[in-house]
Amino acid sequence: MHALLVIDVQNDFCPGGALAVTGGDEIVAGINAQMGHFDAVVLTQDWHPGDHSSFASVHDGKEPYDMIDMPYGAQVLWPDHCVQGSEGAAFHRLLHTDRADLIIRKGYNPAIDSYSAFFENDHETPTGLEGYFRTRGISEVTLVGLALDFCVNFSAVDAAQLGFKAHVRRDLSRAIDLNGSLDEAEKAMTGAGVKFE
Ligand code: VGL
Ligand code: ZN
Repeated sequence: MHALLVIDVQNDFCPGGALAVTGGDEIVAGINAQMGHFDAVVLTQDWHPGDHSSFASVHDGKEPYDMIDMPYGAQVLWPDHCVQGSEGAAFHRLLHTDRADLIIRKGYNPAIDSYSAFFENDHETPTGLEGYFRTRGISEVTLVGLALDFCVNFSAVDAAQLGFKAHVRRDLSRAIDLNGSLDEAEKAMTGAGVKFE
């Protein structure tokens, strides 16, 4: 069984959004077109409380894209984005959300960011997606979405490390590319055994 895992195709990651990824909206039609070719379709939704610790606005004297040390490691500070219930957190209006078997939200714990669909950024606290995949007999996952160098990357590496066959469709992903993050992400994914298509 092969799942399509659609990462964070939300307004805030599309042009005009709070953390816009260049070309983020260009991938929506292609993702919709893929949905019928998979045994399962899972969407993720970045879903932060308004005072989330990944927001620069909650740290005195910090600006978006500064780095800080968190108990679980280095953390980029982001503009406020994907606040629970906001228009920015909603899926792109053209994404075929009706086709989704499961929508998994992440980043709801104020103290810790969660790039991966499988674990929070401590690499320990599970989201439950692994169990969902295993109980549905899914052994293979194709990842698409936003952003290639953050949430797609972390999700793909975790999928591969958990033993799922993991593929990333570059043509259906777009990157933030912050201080070499895209190069680093490509190395991490390749090193974990993720296949690019
Ligand atoms: C993401 C930064 C912060 C992503 C989410 O979806 O890649 N990036 N939150
Ligand atoms: Zn986020």
